[in-house]
Amino acid sequence: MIYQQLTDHKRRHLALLIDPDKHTHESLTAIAQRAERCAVPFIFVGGSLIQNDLAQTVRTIKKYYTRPVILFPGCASHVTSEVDALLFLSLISGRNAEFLIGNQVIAAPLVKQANIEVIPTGYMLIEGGGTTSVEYMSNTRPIPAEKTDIAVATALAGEMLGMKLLYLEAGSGALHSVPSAMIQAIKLHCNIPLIVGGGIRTADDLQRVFVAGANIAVVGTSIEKTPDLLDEMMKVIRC
Ligand code: 1GP
Repeated sequence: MIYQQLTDHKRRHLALLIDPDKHTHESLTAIAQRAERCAVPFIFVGGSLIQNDLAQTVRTIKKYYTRPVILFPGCASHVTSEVDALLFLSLISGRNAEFLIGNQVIAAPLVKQANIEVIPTGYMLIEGGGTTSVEYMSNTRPIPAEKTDIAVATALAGEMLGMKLLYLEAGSGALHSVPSAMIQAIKLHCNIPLIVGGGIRTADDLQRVFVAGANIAVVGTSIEKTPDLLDEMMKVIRC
């Protein structure tokens, strides 16, 4: 099961986020080959808005990359049976019913039909400086970066509702990644594994989120801009 691999506590995990709309066939091939060469443990595929062919993107990745490819959907139409598993997200930091349950109701029969592993995930948007795509597209407000108490209460509610993972999201391209104090506090109060992403730009940033308590860190923008950084980041997860 992919969930067991993602949450293996003895390891730090890195997930490379690939947004189908940010790649040509050539750049997608190159990044998938690089991920395979660097032994990146997981690829997440997703974005707030996907206009390219999602299934074709996954097929191309899988031609060159042999580890799990996990869907990180922006809405109900982003479902494909080509992936190995799906983060079934509920945007629990928000108060927009469409992203708490509406999209999930529309997607559920399609997911069932696709016969892929479903991982219930409490998705929490954290203020990362500036307006991110996920904030705009979901029409929700992020939890303020210094409101650790609200983040902990939200995470606890997610855990009590039966979520199997929590995803702390500063938003793709965020100016600031999720604060260490917030990651630490959630780690202290919740028992389910933590994914942290958004605005992780350097190996030092990555190290910081792991030291704070992340089980899985997600990087996208920084690798799109500087693919060589992937080798450096993989050294951090091997420590
Ligand atoms: C988005 O957390 C991811 O969900 C990745 O963010 O593109 O800023 O690395 P970046």
